[in-house]
Amino acid sequence: MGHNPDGVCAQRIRALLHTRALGRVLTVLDETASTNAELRARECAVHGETVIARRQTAGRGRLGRRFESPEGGLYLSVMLRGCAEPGQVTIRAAAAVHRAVLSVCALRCSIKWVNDLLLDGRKVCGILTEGVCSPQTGRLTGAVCGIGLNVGAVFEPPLDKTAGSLPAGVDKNALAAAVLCELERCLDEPFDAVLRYYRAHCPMAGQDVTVRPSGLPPYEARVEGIDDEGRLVVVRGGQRQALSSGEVSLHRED
Ligand code: BT5
Repeated sequence: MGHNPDGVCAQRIRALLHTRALGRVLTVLDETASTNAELRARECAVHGETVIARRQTAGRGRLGRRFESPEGGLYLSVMLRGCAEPGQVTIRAAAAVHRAVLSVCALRCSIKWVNDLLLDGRKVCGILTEGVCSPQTGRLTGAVCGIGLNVGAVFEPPLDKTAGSLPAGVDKNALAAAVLCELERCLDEPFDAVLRYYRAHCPMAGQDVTVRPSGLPPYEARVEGIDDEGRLVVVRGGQRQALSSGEVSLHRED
């Protein structure tokens, strides 16, 4: 977008990129339905191939939910082939985006297990990792990690109560390059080192939460912490459970 100095630009990102693989093949689109869908449709996409869109018309969240993706935000998906366990990718990506936002914007988010970054208690980033299977063999051949960051966004009710945004002036090209660099680093690091960082920025231990397991009734529990596999350990009526997926909402004072 040559006419918009604040816009996402492939050339500027490339100039800032210090990765081996991530973002080395990079496409920037004005608009697409979903960068995850776009990348999953590229059967021959190589490890690290990245698609960024300036807006998405059908941005995806987990469980078929929608991720609002207005112009101004950063919507990025990376193809990961044969690297970390797919189940660990979201944790590694959350740590990576946390580091990137801290280094580029000097803003310290908190991580909400498992895939959200919050700023002042509001969600500014969501992450969706989807497995990719070979259409011929049905075997898992990789994972697409999609990261949506709100920048200068104003949301309509009811989303305005929970969604937040990084400030409008953020350098999205520097942010995209930093996300890719940090993601590469977090994929290389031993999982326990990533978890140490993740736990340090995920202040959920001791908090009361509502757990909404898919297809089952919600229940109240207290968070004990995050175990060595990245699962959220909650205690309910004296019983300990490790959650590997599912929705958890924090009980907030407001
Ligand atoms: C997520 O799902 O948060 C994962 C979002 C991943 C988006 C990226 S953008 C690039 C790539 N391409 C895609 O199509 N997706 C990925 P989940 O935890 O299920 O949260 C979805 C919920 O967050 C919604 O039901 C809303 O309540 C809320 N939400 C929707 N849009 C939001 C936004 N822009 N900011 C904050 N919260 C939002």
